[in-house]
Amino acid sequence: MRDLTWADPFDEQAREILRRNDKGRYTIPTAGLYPYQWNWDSAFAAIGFAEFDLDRAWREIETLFEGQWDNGMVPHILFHVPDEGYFPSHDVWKGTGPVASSGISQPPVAAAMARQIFERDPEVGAQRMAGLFDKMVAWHRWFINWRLDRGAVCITHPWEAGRDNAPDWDVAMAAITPEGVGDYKRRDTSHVDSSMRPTKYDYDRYVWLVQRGARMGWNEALMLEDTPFRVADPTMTFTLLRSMRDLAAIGRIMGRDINDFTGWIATLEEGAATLWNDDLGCYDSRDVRSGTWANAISNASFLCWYAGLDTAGMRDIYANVQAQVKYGVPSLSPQDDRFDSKRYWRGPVWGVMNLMIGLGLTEMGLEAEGEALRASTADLIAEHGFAEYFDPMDGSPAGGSSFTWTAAIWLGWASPNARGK
Ligand code: 2M8
Repeated sequence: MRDLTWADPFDEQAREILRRNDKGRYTIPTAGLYPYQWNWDSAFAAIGFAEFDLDRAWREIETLFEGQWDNGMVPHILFHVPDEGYFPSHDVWKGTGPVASSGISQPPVAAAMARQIFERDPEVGAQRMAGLFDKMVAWHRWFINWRLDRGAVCITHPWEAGRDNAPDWDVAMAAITPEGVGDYKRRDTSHVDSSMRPTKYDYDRYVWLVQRGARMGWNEALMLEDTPFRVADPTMTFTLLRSMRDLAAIGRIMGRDINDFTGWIATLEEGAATLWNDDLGCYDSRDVRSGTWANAISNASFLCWYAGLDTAGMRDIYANVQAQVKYGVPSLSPQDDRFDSKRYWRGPVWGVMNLMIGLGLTEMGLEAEGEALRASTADLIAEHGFAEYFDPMDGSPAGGSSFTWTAAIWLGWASPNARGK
């Protein structure tokens, strides 16, 4: 038997959160605020389950891919069971896939998480991936077909990047006049204090973009003809690059055809280079319509290492940002005027981003930095609970509580007992 450590009670709490949010075949992020299956949340949930129930871990990813559309897209929300507590529902989205869904995707981390789980038991992994491999390839191909700008992956809605109200989209959002959006009733602010959530200005534009996509039947070719929102984004570009490498690695082990991957990886590497903002000296988001930089040093900028890119200058920027906060990594540099320590993706710390940044640092040979981030994330969660996100200045918990992805990254990475660390 393993020695008891200080972290054991937290491991138990984390497992309990996953069990509580488990709906059998999929997990909800947290009861009330997010009552459905979210795409990247599920991928992260799987690495938490993998610590104590490998079968359940694979099931989580398999359920996500049951929602895949004919064109390869894997939606950002699957509305398995209708719930009054969330807006916008499927009636607004009108997603056209096999499971009631939204009409956009989310950062493609599923293949990267699948590789972590695969390595736990390659024999079981090969069996489960037999049914998933082609689906993951089709999803990745969908990004290549529909989302590239000069090789960088674009989002067509702020919700697609998962960093909903990041300043990265401010320019693109300002260009939208949400005419005719009509009345709607937000549900998020009945669960969480409105100071921790996006504003009405944001929501009007979120909903307007959803209505537009729904009207067009989510036809990518049609939507691309006159796109009101298209931003080349480091979250998408770096996670897709990472997942491409991981899926190719799995494919190699399984003896699958991975010929397309070489070209895709080269394209994405070129795309990543187009996200380099020379004046900022950092990876940044680029508004495709206006050609304007966001000028935002965000936690997505630091996903470069996870994508296998060790670009000169990034280590210093990281050290500088981390020096300004008690708990890193803030979603926006505190030196930025737009920084807001409590408002969602404009300042707070997010455990899932820390996991990817931390693993990337370690893999890049920056072991001390990777370990420091893991340990500080463990302290943050142990001291402040399994919150959705945290204030980087004092660690205070924000957003929803008993949160699946925070519990999952605790189990799979941050806990001193984690095997994935
Ligand atoms: C948040 O986004 C949803 C919309 O997708 C929302 O605010 O209603 C984001 O933090 C996103 O990254 C996350 O996947 C989702 C569920 O945790 O919540």
